[in-house]
Amino acid sequence: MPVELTPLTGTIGSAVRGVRLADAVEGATVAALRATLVDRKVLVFPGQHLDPDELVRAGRLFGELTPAHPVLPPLDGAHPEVLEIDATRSRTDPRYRDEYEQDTWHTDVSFMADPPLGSLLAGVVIPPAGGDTAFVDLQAAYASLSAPVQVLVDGLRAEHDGRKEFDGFLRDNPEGGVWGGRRFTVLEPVVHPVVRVHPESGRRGLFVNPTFTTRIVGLSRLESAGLLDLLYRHATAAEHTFRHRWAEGDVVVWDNRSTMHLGVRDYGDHHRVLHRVTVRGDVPVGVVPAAAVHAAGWSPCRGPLPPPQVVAALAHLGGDDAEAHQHRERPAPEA
Ligand SMILES: O=C(O)CCC(=O)C(=O)O
Repeated sequence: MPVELTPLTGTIGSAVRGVRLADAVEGATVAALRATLVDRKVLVFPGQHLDPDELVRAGRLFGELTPAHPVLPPLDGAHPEVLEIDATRSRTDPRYRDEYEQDTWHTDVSFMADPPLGSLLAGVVIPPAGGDTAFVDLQAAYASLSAPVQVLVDGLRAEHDGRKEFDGFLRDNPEGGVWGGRRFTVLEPVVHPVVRVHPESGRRGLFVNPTFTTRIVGLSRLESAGLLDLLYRHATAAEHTFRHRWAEGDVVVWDNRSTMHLGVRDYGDHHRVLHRVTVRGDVPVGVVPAAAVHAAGWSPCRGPLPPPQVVAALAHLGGDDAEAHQHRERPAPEA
């Protein structure tokens, strides 16, 4: 049966039919799925019904898997890569509400230096109504910012900090968890570019999220909070979003480098369980290399235009991006 792709919105989300992930093997179809993931950012595979072993196999089609989470425990000892998401657990164990509920906008594990490339989520117990997963297309959100705001955010970096979500859990579970071969018993903030250049497509996207991003580096607290609020309000506008209504057995895969998401907590007392695996990712790269910003001593809040050293660094990046950037930086003609 040929693979059938159906777009679910203009820029984000495609349904994929005609492939059973548990049986797929490396080859042209899988390569095409990976390329489609970069382009469409979210792939929905209805009716897969994957058990945890099959989910792990399916995840490996997209790359090497990470442990389930840097801090939270896996489903069980036989499946160290699988995270069980069961928000209803917080009813019996309210200590860990933030850890169990994934109901605020986030990009998975952005509080680590190398956040996952993507995640696969399998619907195991689905409530009769509600409990959608909602996604934001962070590339579309960047593209629809006005040019002066794009110039501003292109050179900025932001801190991401897992402590506000996971400190309570780590206090009670001091053995911590393993990520990238290292044991983490405490989490330290990391710094990522505010605008991420996608390592495969070269497209730019916002890379901040309200769950883990704590501040924009180099800005006052007021400036940072105000700018992040503007970016979140802009990014979560309906035209940048896609919502998946679950049926049991669905698998949803997302590109974590160009999206953020949440589980909509609107299913009352019903039970809802999902299983997730995450694919190892790389260190996010920005538009202006961090070293160039640092060396030039440039801060966008000191002036509207970056100095020649930064423009030169952008030109080194080559391609349409650098040209587009330089074009935007040309002062408007006098009226
Ligand atoms: O519960 C959901 O729908 C989303 C799960 C989630 O946020 C995650 O896996 O990171």
